[in-house]
Amino acid sequence: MFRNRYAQRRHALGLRIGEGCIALIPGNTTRLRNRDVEYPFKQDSDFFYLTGWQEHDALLLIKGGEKPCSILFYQKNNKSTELFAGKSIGPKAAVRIFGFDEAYGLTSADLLYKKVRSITDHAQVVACTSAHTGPFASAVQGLERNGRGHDIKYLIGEMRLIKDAHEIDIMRRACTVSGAAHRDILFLVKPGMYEYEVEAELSRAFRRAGGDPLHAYPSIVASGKNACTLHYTRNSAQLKDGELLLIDAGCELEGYASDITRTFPVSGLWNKPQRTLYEIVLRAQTEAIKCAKVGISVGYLDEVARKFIAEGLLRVGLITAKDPDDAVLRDLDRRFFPHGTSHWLGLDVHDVGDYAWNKETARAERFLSEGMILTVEPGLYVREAKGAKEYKDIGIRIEDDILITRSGPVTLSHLAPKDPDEIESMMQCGML
Ligand SMILES: [Mn+2]
Repeated sequence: MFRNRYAQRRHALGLRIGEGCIALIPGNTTRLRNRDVEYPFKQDSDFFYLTGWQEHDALLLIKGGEKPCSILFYQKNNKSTELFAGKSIGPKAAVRIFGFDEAYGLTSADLLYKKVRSITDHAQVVACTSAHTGPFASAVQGLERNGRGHDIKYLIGEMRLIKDAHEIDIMRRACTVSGAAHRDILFLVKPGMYEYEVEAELSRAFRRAGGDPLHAYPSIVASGKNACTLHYTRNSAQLKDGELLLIDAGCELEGYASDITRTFPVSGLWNKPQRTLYEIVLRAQTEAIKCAKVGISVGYLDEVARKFIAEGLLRVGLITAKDPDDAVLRDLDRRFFPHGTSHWLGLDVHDVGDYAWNKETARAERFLSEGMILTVEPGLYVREAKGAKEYKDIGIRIEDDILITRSGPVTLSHLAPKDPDEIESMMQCGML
């Protein structure tokens, strides 16, 4: 019935927004880096999800109702821009390949405004999803009526939260590429290398496997106490014997993100305090993953991880409390584990979709269901260690990407080793 998955998604959204409503979903525009050099172009995720269209400055219009209708407007190259950017796809091909009901290649924002205006004039509600600033997006901002943009954004977020078989297949492959890259790094890391050399190896692995030019996010390659800076991306330090190396990196494949973190010793051998803290984080992570089942709330995974982290912190003397529950209640673990345990993963690395955040209980109450993909990533970052100095400056995070299925959690990123003994033996092979 549908020409492709994008047409099917547009149809579903059109049914949801209903008769009398028109949704305007602009794609992304380009941005100058300097003079005539542009930043790498990245399509808007909502727009891409509904169109598959990869060119800049386009607009999707969906007329809601029993028989939804979708129209694409895009910027057509003229003779002089063609020389640099190549020929634009024709409207007939856009309809045939992408399954739009109509498509118009336009050369100016004025023409677009007139055309869209003639369609939206009789609609009760006109909703626009985002505030991109390209000429096409700006032309339609003023056409919004009844302020339903937020609803449309929410609806698309809910659709994107549940991945279909095609998306799961891509994300499984993205995690395979990233997981293998993390694994292969273990064979080549040695004291004396620089963080950026490790970053280069990851980029090479991602691109060689067909990953998108921009990775899912800037790679974090943080040795020693750099790991205690959560978003350290300078990646300029030299790896020293006796330190840990934290790598948080994931490729983007066909538009979809992977997000994996591993931590291991630069020398290939754990010292005692490193191993002790690592095992605390690993236990917290594996216990939280075990709970990632249909019907469990996403906030519960965080509770489980925090409890095991708190239990470990108490045991090694980094905090003092009656018991782990008491420590969590008083947020004592937060000093060492200051971020959430999970986020949705999809086209965006921190993907859209409602967490059902409850302000009163300070808990994400969204129940997990089949087809959701989320990360589980507890960590420990010891910036100060009063009374337990041997742990100072250690930063550890372990992060996997988990698919929720009816038969339980599936770790898509399983190729990246995380067992401390396995890491040691693999690294010893690399050092030979
Ligand atoms: Mn993450």
